[in-house]
Amino acid sequence: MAKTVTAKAHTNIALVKYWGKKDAQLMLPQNGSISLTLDHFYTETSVTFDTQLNHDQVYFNDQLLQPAQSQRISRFLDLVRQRSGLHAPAAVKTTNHVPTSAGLASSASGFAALAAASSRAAGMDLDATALSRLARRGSGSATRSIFGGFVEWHAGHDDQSSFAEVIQDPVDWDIQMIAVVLKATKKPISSTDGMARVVATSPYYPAWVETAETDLTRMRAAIAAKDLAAVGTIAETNAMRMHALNLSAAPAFNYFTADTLTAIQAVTDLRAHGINCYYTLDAGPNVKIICAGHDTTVIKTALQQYFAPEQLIVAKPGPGITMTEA
Ligand code: 2P0
Repeated sequence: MAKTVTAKAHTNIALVKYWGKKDAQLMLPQNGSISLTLDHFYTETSVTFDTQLNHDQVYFNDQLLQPAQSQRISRFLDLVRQRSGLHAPAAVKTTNHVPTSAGLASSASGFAALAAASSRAAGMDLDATALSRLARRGSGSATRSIFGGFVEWHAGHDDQSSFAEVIQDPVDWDIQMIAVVLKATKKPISSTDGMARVVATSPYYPAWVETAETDLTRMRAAIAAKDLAAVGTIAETNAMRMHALNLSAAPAFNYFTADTLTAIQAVTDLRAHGINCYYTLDAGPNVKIICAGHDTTVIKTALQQYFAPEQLIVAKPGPGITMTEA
């Protein structure tokens, strides 16, 4: 009987963002990125290669996906089959422990967990660096979700040189995030297509790549110094520049809703009142607030003027990937 491997990977939020590929096939990014892995949001995925199956069978939160819906997963499994020499279809069961449709980077934890579970189930014994490279082929942000704490993904120039590694784990100082989970509207454009449009059409793209280098250097120093204000300030500026790229694409797009702007303003106001808090935003409407644990209560109370308590989820730095075999 073929073995079943289950992997658990946590999501990560980029503080210096990945936004654009220089090689879409190898998934090589235009610039490096730095993230914080979170404890609260994770994906658990089990994989069994089974010769009895006719094709890959993928269950997502207990729902069997149609082949068209699981195409990206099957393409990723083809890569694992090709590298391991296996030919059998796979049974994949994946559960997302992320609030429903919160849009909190589920492809990051999803492809990290799939890379770990499928490669081990196929008999490959990859170290964390090799797993990071493999996860990258599924989704860029998954490269970083192999690791816990603060993580840097080195852009690299080929398959071998593009991988993530830990900058700091465990995180032994007080930094947390509050995810402001906003009502999801239909995503205007996927991350993959959005970043491709930006690279192709934004006249500001070269400036983004250039300033990303400076942001990476400054962010590494801020993390080493355990300096919340510096981490938050660099992250906030970097996030807004990423969203400015989207506004400068042709045709322009953005991921903001009216609630997004309300949350941004609330964070800015709290800061003006002396609370050390900052925001970052990804390819969706949600706002993530970067703050110290001892300020989460006051921030949540202030935000409850606009949002329900269940829309405000506090997360701490989280761990790297874990695997079990049965
Ligand atoms: C990041 N994001 O660094 C950036 C910031 C969203 C905004 O990586 O095409 O799902 O699969 O590599 O990783 C989201 O894009 O895109 C993302 P693909 P991915 O976290």
